Amino acid sequence: MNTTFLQACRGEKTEYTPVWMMRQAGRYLPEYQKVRGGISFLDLCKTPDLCVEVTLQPVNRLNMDAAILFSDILIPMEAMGAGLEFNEGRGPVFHQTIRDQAGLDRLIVPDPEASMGFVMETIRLLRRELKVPLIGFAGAPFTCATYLIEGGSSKTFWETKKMMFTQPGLFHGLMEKITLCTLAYLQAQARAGAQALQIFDSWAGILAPCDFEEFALPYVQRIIAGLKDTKLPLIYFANNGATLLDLAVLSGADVLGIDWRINIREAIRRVGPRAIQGNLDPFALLLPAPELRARIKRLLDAAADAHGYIFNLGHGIHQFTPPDQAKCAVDAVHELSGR
Ligand code: 1CP
Repeated sequence: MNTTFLQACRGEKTEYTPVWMMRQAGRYLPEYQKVRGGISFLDLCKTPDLCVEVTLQPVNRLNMDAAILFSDILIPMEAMGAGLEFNEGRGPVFHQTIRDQAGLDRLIVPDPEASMGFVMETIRLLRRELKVPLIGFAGAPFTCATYLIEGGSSKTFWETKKMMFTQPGLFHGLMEKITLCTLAYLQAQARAGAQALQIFDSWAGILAPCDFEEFALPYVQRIIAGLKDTKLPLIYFANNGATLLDLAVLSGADVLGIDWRINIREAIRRVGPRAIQGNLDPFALLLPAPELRARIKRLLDAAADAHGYIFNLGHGIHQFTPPDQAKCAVDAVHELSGR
């Protein structure tokens, strides 16, 4: 087992800088497209053998130092009873949007083994195959709440903010229920064999710091506190979160994910004795190879003082990225950091 990624999460010295990429399994890989050609996205998520296959695809092709479970942050929302569908092109759609107390009351806090056993089965199967650590994950409650309230993706988050500001009790009630579901779900992933856990807060960046502190952060803190006895490295990624980083540090996570909108030297100063993950603009993968390498060199040099650094993108890899460019980046990280 190559444990470089886990060592970096714990702030230990590593032989070289470990690398993985958010959304590393997915549509930019022709071998993923091939699997998806025969099956819907939701059915794929519920078929452990195929989840194992697509989880391994980027690890094998690109030589990643960690694997991330193939699933989606919205799977537990379906298990809560929200009726999920993925439309080609339009993204996720929830049949029952949660906008009143009656809707909230209809949501359940599911038993993760009973309702999402396929995820735990995928983890158990992956652990038999993998020679690098396996990252389990969930969405942060705020990010999950936006999908339930909006009924899918959103640009303005009108309904979410309307509920926060006009029905704060209802909003907190929803966050409470999602938090219970998410904690139990991540604990089940840990029991099944996940070796690190990441919480994705993709939409945290739409919040003012004071609202992040009141409506989002306390729930992340509760989940992380509830996971401490797993002893696994816990990663919190608040996308578009440069202005929230000082608060994100209070989440209790061992590793803070950062996007590309912040200078990594500043991020290192602000996170204290915690590891950092990320920072390369996903679009920088389109740079010609020599410029891509030079940019990665600068990033690695700047990250030299970090208390543990895991190379990653600042958000998910874009679906039209040429896989060879991603490979070029992984190889550059390895070579330039001494592997
Ligand atoms: O058509 C397809 O094949 C589906 C595309 C796809 C894939 C490959 C979706 C739909 N989800 C996933 C997998 C996925 N999603 C993974 C595992 C793969 C990996 O990382 O290697 C993970 C960790 C996620 C997490 C996820 N799903 C997030 C958080 C990370 C982020 O990118 O911000 C979010 C917000 C989602 C929701 C989601 N899933 C899929 C779509 C189209 C969306 C909506 C995105 C939006 O609202 O903009």
